[in-house]
Amino acid sequence: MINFELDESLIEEFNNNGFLILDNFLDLNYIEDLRNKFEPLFKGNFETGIEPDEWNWKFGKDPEDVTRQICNAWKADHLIKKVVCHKIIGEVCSRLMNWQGARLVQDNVLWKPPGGKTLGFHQDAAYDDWLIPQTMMTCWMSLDHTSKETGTLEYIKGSHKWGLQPPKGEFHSPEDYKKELNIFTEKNNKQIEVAYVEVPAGGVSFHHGFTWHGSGINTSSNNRRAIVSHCVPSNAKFHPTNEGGTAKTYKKYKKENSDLLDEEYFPLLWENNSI
Ligand SMILES: O=C(O)CCC(=O)C(=O)O
Repeated sequence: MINFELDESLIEEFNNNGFLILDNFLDLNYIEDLRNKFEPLFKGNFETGIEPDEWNWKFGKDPEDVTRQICNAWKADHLIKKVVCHKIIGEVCSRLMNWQGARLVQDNVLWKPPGGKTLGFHQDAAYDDWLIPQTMMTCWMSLDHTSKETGTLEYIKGSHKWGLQPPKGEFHSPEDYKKELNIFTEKNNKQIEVAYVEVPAGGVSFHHGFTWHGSGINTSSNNRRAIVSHCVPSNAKFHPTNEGGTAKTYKKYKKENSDLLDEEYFPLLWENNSI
């Protein structure tokens, strides 16, 4: 399903830029089946009978021109789970971040249709202050050919070295999707160098939880669909008091008298058993 080998030069590239962009990752035999999951999911047809945790767009009810997002579709669909929980994703995230292992903290199913609006620039780890350590690593898998015109994902080179800011501004459909990025870079005298994730279907990008990223309007006549695994270290724990970012949705999975992330809700993808 996934074929990929990390090597030293890719690790160095990741450490320099805060992301990796690669053309070949997902086996092309799965692409059409994965694309075919999007309509039923956004219509609320869930194979397992379990609802995803977040769902910002419903077929026939919401405006056509927004970027549609489901969080934790893995709970609703077996094939999505097979992809987003793949052990290679866990291994690559762990090796890039020097973690002992990786858990899925959240997945995303993202559908930016023709005309689909922006997603504001942000840092993923800003949303998980309810975890210790506050970090994240993301694997973004494309089901379509992406280009600047399709409103593909954009990264700011080296921005993972700029520290972490609290989440600010709108995430879905802001008028100016670079507003928060521009405010931060002007205030802190940082240079912006954009890298566009331009890959064929089956391509991938990995990014550090501190890397600034966002995406523009899809001005093409093609869909831009992606599925995403957001990972955290296998030994991450619930923060005793912090309640920011996505805590409202995910802290409800904390068990009494334990600060551990429960396997049932935050599945382990990979762990280095040799240490
Ligand atoms: O696909 C996009 O435009 C944004 C995705 C994103 O923010 C992420 O995967 O962390």
